[in-house]
Amino acid sequence: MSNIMEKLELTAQSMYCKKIEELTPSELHLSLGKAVMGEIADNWAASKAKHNSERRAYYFSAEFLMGRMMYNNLYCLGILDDVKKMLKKKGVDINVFEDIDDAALGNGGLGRLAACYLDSAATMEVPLDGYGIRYKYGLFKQLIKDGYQVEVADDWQRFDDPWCLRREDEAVTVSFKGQTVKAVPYDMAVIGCKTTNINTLRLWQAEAINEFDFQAFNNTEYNRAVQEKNDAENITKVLYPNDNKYEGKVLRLKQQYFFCSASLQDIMRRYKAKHGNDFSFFAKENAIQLNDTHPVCSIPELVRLLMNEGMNFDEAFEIARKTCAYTNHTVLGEALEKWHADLMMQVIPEIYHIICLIANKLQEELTAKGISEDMKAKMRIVDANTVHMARLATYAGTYVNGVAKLHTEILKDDVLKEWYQVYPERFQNKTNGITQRRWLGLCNPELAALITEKVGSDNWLIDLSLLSKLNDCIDAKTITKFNTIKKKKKVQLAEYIKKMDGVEINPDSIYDIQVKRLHEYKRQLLNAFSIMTIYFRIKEGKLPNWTPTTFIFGAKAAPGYARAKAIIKYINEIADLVNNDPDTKDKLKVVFISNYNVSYAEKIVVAADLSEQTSTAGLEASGTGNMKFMLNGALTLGTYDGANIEIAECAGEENEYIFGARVEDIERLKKEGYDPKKLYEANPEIKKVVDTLIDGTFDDDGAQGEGSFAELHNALINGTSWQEADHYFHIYDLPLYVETKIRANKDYANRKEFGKKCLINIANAGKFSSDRAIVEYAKDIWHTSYRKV
Ligand code: 26W
Repeated sequence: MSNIMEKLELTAQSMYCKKIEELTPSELHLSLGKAVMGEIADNWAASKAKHNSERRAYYFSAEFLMGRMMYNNLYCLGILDDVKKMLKKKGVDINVFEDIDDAALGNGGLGRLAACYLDSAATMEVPLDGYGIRYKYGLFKQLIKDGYQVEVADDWQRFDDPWCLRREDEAVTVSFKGQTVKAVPYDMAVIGCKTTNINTLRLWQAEAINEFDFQAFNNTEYNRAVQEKNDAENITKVLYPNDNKYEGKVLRLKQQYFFCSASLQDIMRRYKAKHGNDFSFFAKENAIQLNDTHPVCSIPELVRLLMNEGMNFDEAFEIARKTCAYTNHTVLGEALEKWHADLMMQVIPEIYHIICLIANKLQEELTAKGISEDMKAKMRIVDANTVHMARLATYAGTYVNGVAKLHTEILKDDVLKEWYQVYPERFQNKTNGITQRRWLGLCNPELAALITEKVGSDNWLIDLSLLSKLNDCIDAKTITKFNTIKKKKKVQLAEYIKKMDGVEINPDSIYDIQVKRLHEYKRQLLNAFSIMTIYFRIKEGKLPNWTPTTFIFGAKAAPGYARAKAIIKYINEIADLVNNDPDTKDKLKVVFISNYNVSYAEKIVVAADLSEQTSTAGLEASGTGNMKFMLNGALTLGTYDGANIEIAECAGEENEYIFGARVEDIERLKKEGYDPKKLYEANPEIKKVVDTLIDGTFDDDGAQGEGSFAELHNALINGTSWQEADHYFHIYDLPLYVETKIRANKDYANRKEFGKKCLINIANAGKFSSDRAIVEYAKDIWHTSYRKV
C-alpha cells in the first residue's frame, strides 16, 4: 500500500516536478493512474503469458462503455479506501476525480455489457481479451437547452489517458480499396478482483502511414499535404451515436473492417509465433465472440488472411466457422445490419468476394440437406444486392445466442426461424448480467457493508449467488437498516442533481426512475403519459392519498432521431407544468437529468425506489439497467419483457410491478387489427392526456399542427405511410400502467412491507451477475478455463 503512494510520489516528481499535494486534479489523475499501472505491470505480463499458453477467447466489439476507471481499478485492487485515506492526509479529496470524465466508447446496453463482461472475465480468470476501436470522440455529451437536447463532442482524451499503453511496435496495416492505413494498438488493463489475473482490452487507432506530404507542402498545396493523415484519422474519429438503428455509411463500414482486420492480424501473428504456418490448431486455440453484427466482417477477413497463408477457401472457411460465435442483441428490424453490395464492393471488394463464396457454399449445403427452394431463398446471405450480416454470422459460426430467455425464443421462432430449423444445435441462450463490483460494491458502499455483515463475508464480490443468504435475515431490523441506507442514497442523489442540473428534489418522495437510451420501443412516452394522467387526477382530487413522487428521466436521443428528441422536449414541458402548478408541485416532480452516462448511473441506481422498464413486450432483448436497479433494491415497474421476466421469476412476481400486454397479447392484437384511435376516442381520460400533444397545453415551437408534438400525436392516432398507428402499443398499455403505478404508490406507504420487497429483490439478484454469464460463455461456447469459486 505505502508502495502505491511511493510510486505516486515518484511519478509526480518525475512527470511534473511536484509534490502530491501540489498536483492539479488532472495531473494527480495521470500520476496516480501511472502509479497503478506500474503496480500491476508484473501481474499483467504474467496473465498475458498464461493466456498465450492455453485456449483463449476474444471479445470483438465496436463498443466498450467502460465508465470511470480510477475508482474501479483501485477498488478491484483492494486499495481504494487506503488511497483515499493517504490522499486525505495530504489534504487531497479523492472525489477530485469526479470532475475528470471517462471515455464513453459505447452507446448503451451493448457497450456497457461488453465492459461488464471484461470485468467479469478478469475476475473469473477467463482468458478473454477485448478488441475494439479507440474513438477520438466517444458518445456525445448532452446539454438540455430550453427543453431540447443539444449535442457536444466528447473530447475525453483532453485529460490524457493513463490507462492505455500505446504499442507502436505492434501496429499493423489495414487496406481498403485505394487506401491503406496504420492501426496502432492501445492496451488497457482489466483488473480482476481477489485474483492476480489481469486481462487486456486492445483498442485500435487509425493513423496515416505517411503523416505529411512534403512535396505537396512545397507546392503550397497545404490541404493535400495532410490529406492522407486526415483521411486515415477520420476512420476512428467518432463513435456512431445510433443505438438500435442501422445506417449504411461508408465510414461505418470502414470502422468495422478496420478493427476486425487489425485484431485478426494480431491474433494470427501471435499464433504464427507459436506454430509457424501450420494453422491446424487455430480453431482449437482461439475463440472469437462477435458482439452483435458490427464485427461480422471478421468472418470473411479471417478467411482471406488464411487464404493468404496458402489455404484453399474450404479449409479457411472451416477454420473461421469453428472460431467465431455470434451474439444477437436486438430483434428490431431497423437495427439489423444489411450492407449494400455496391457499397461493400466499393470499400472492401475482396471481402465482398469472399462473402459471395460463403453465400454460395450455404446454398449448396442447404441443397444437400434437401431444404426447400422457398426456405433457401429466405436464408440467402446475399440477396437482392444486399448482404445480411446476421445471416452470415449465423451460418459461419459455431453458436448464435440471444441475451435473455424470451429473446432467444423470439430468435428461434421468429427472427432466425429458418436457421433454427436447419441448425437447431447452434442456438443458445445467455442471459445478460452486470458486474457487482461496480454496480454494488463501488457505487453503494453502505449497502455493500450491510450485505457483507449479513452474508458473513465479502465473498459475494466474486460469488453473487451468496446473496441468497439474505433470504433468511429479512427481519424488521434489517428492513429498517435498508430503508435508512436507501434514504441516505436518495439524499446524495438529490444533492448531485441539484449540483448538476440545478433542480431541487425531495428525498422523502418516491424516486421513480427511467434511465436508458431514448427510443420509442422503450416507451418513455408511456411514462410521460402516465404522469399526465396522474397529474389530472390529482388536480381533480381523485388521488387523495398519493405519496409525493419524483419522476426522474435520463436519456440520450440519437442526434438524427426526431421523434426521440420530441419526446425529450415533451417530458421537459411536463416538468415545467407539474413542478410549477401549486396544485401538484408538492406531490409530483419531474426531472430530466442531462447527460446521463455510466457515472451518473452509479448515483442513480442506488437511489431508486421504482425501476421503470416499460418496453413493448418482445422488443427489449434483455435490458441490463433493470438488473442494476434490482441489485440495489429497487422494485421493477415493467412489462413482461427481456430479463424483466427472469427478474420477476427470481424475486417472485408479487415483489415487482409487472403490467401490460405480453408477447402473446401483442401478437393477438396485431392479428385482430389493433385500433388505438378507437381506444382513444372511447376513453376521455386517455384522449385528454394524448391530446396535450396538440391542444396547446405545451409548446414545441412548431406552427399549430406542424410541430414535432403533432407528429408524435399523428403517429400514435393515425399512423404514417410507413408505420401503423401506435406501433409500440402505448395506448393499449396506458390504463394498465397507470393502475399499476398507483398500486405501487399505495404500497409504498407501508414502509416495512415495501422495504421487505426490496430486500427480497436483492437476495434473489445473484443470477444477474455477469460473472455467472461469463462462466456460461466460457463453458458452453468458448470451452476455455475459468475460476472455480
Ligand atoms: C447499427 C446500429 C446499431 C447499434 C447498436 C444496432 C444495434 C445496436 C445494439 C445491438 C443495440 C443494443 O445496445 N442492444 C441492447 O443490448 C443490450 C445488451 O445485450 C440489451 O440488454 C438490450 O436489451 C438491447 O437493446
